[in-house]
Amino acid sequence: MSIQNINQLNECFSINSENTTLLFLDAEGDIPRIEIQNRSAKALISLQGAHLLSWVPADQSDVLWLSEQASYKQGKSVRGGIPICWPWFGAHETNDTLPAHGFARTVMWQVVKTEALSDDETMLVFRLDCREQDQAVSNMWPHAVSVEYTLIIADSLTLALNTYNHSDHAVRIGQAFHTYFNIENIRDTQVCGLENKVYLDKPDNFKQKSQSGPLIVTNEVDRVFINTEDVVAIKNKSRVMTVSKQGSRSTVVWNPWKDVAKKMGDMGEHGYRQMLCVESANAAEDIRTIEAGASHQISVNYQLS
Ligand code: TA6
Repeated sequence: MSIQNINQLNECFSINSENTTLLFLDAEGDIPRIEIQNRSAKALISLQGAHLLSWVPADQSDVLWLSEQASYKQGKSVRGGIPICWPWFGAHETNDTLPAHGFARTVMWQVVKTEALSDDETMLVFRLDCREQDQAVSNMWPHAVSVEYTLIIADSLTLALNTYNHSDHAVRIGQAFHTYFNIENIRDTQVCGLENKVYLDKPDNFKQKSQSGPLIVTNEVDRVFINTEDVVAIKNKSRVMTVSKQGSRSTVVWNPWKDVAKKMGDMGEHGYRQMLCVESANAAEDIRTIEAGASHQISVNYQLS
């Protein structure tokens, strides 16, 4: 049963203990939000897309960038935070009339569980079951598949997406944590850990190229790095954000830069200077086949230093 009413959600899932609060709130566009605060961090999640909008470890500024121009409408993805791209990443493999990055980011997810694991760690579990979606979604993707999203909000952030194939046939899954990092100033930022890795360069017709040295953004960057399982570090003047992942062999780095950002309409005038997407993915040749009855997990941990 899907509960989307604020009172019921609070009755079933809110937490109010000495060091943890977790509360469901009405928000813009009638899309409920969850506010979480524990001893080591606070966070904000929208039920549409199970979209993490903000994660602020104690004594830090937000690790996630959220556009001032973001719109909070039903069926539209929020620009910033962590959109979940699922069950495909970017354009659909065979049908380019389908929406980019799948539908998980624009539909409501169900809350399955909330728990204060300790005074410093709060867990939330969401589910999206394709068998319970409306006709529009079933027409796009008629597969008996569900996905469970677990978040652990702490001084580091741990995210895991588990896809279960309940059907009698194999399905192909592309996905990503499309994370918008708040990097303060793109000019002082570099991404380390992708040196010498091969990438597909989207603005140059997906030509295969090799990354030389740390990645420094000075114009539009939209790259799908392949064979990347190692830790990636996003460094700026004030901090280092470390990305560790499992179940993913592709990493996407994206910044639209000025001209593309202007055309997008929801990036804000200087947004491109303050954000950088570093996305742990199953994309390009890392799209996974999940056999009937099988499952696949992609997970990531973000740590500040
Ligand atoms: O992950 C990079 C990317 O696929 C880019 O090509 C860019 O278009 C971006 O995602 C944003 O996509 P969206 O559909 O959210 O506008």
